[in-house]
Amino acid sequence: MELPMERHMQQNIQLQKNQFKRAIKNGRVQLGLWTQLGSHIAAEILSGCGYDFIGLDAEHGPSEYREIYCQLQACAAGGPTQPIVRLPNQDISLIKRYLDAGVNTLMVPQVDTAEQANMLVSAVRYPPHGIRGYCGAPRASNFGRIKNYAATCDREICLIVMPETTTSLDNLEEMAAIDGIDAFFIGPGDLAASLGYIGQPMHPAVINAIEESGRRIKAAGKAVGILCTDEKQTRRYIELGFQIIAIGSDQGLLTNGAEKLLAKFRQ
Ligand code: 3PY
Ligand code: MG
Repeated sequence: MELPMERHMQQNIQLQKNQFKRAIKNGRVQLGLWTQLGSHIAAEILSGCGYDFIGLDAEHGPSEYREIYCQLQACAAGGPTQPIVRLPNQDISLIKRYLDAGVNTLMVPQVDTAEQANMLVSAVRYPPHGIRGYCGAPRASNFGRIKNYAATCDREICLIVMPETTTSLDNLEEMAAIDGIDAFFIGPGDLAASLGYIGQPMHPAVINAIEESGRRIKAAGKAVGILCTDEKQTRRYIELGFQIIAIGSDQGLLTNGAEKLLAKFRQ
């Protein structure tokens, strides 16, 4: 007699489709929330709020690899929101580990050149198309239960690079021409610094540079996104065709919410 467990083990679990990747390819706007608290509990709560994506930040904030892993588990339990992991850097061994952990949408900071962008594309693909190291049964393959994971995962991986310097703006078209780069997410803070306006992401010169870059990225056929907490400017970015917008952060909501609540009684 077949036991329920054996029946389960025989199931052929399919690789989940990356709906976020499809949405941006089809021109849809994706609204997200940035998270920097490094909290798997916050990630679980926020995954159920209806955002299209939440950004799990391993560049800034306290999250290390294991904490991001826990946040991914929390997201899977919390709701259909797509987790996007921003890596701390362009380390290919780390990219491999995040992919193994089940990240299918990766954001890489400070990408300046086509050479770097090509290296990242190679890092997310298994040989013969790239250099991703092979692991037999990672979480990404549901611990080996998704039988065709290695053969099919490429099409569900979404790679987002961050232009954040004047050098990256010089190279936008060259980077956008690379097959395997799905989108560009402009970092307004770092770009402002690179343009000579540190701490002023809303400076008109910075906004001009961002809007112009957005136009160029779109003209080159790739999706563009940004983090912006100013409502008016966010609406303008959407009008201009920006598709991936982080409209706030867990830290910001907590600070503002807590301060506003207290202010009601302490005036
Ligand atoms: C920046 O503003 O530089 C960021 O990386 C945030 O997205
Ligand atoms: Mg940045």
